Formats: sequence, structure tokens, C-alpha cells
Amino acid sequence: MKVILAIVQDKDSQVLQEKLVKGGFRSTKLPSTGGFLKAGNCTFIIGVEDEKVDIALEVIRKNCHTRSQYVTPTFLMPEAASSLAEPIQVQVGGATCFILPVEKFVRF
Ligand code: 2BA
Repeated sequence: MKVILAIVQDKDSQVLQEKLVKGGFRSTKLPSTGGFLKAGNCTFIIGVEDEKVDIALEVIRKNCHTRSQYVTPTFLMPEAASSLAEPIQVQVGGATCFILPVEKFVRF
């Protein structure tokens, strides 16, 4: 068994949750915050049998979309006044996924 930790954008999280259920996957959705943008995102914990990992990743890939966002990087240039700092564009990924081995899984 594996656990997939998938960090996705808030905008995609509801559809992803529904598609995971439809696909027969159990998941837990946690509110999270990206370290760089300091904006809300969602982290899914998905426990999956080894042979279904690729299917779960495909569900995530299909339903999570890359988007551009602008951020004013005052924290990268603390000497610049916020009014002087030019916003920069960043591509926020569809999903950032970590696939971890599960030593033991029990449900009571
Ligand atoms: P954030 O940390 O808010 O990052 C949002 C986007 O900002 C990133 O998109 C990336 O395009 C850009 N970015 C992040 N750190 C940067 C930096 N030091 N310099 C320049 N640009 C930077 P993604 O890479 O798609 O990441 C989306 C979200 O996934 C992240 O939100 C974070 O919550 C999570 N994430 C990404 N990589 C991670 C990692 N190695 N470990 C833990 N969480 C990660």
C-alpha cells in the first residue's frame, strides 16, 4: 500500500474530491497553505493499493490544472518598498504529489 499526499489548488479540490469518490478512492482533505504564495491550498491524503497508484495519479492529473498567479515579491527584496516591487508571475502546479510507502494500515 502507498499513501499519496497531493497538494492541489483550492479551486480544483471539490471536483477532485468527487472524482476520487467516483473512482473508488478514499481520501482525506486537509486545508493547507503554500510556503511561497502564503495562499490557501488543499492537501489530500489518499491511501491506495500499490496497483492502483497510477490510476489515482491519473485522476489527480486530469482534474487539477496549472494556473498563473502574480505575486509581489517584497519578501525577496525587503529593501524595496511594496509600491516599487514589480509583481512576478508564477505557475502554480496542477498538483504536487508525494507517494510514500505505508508500513501498516488498520481501520477500526
Ligand atoms: P507555494 O509554496 O505557495 O508555491 C506556489 C508556486 O510558487 C509554486 O508552484 C512555484 O511555481 C512557485 N514557487 C514556490 N517556491 C518558489 C521559490 N522559492 N522561488 C520561486 N518560485 C517559487 P508549485 O511548485 O506548483 O507548488 C504549489 C504548491 O505545492 C506550493 O505552494 C506548496 O504548497 C506545495 N509544494 C510544492 N513543492 C513542494 C515541496 N517540495 N514540498 C512541500 N510542498 C510543496
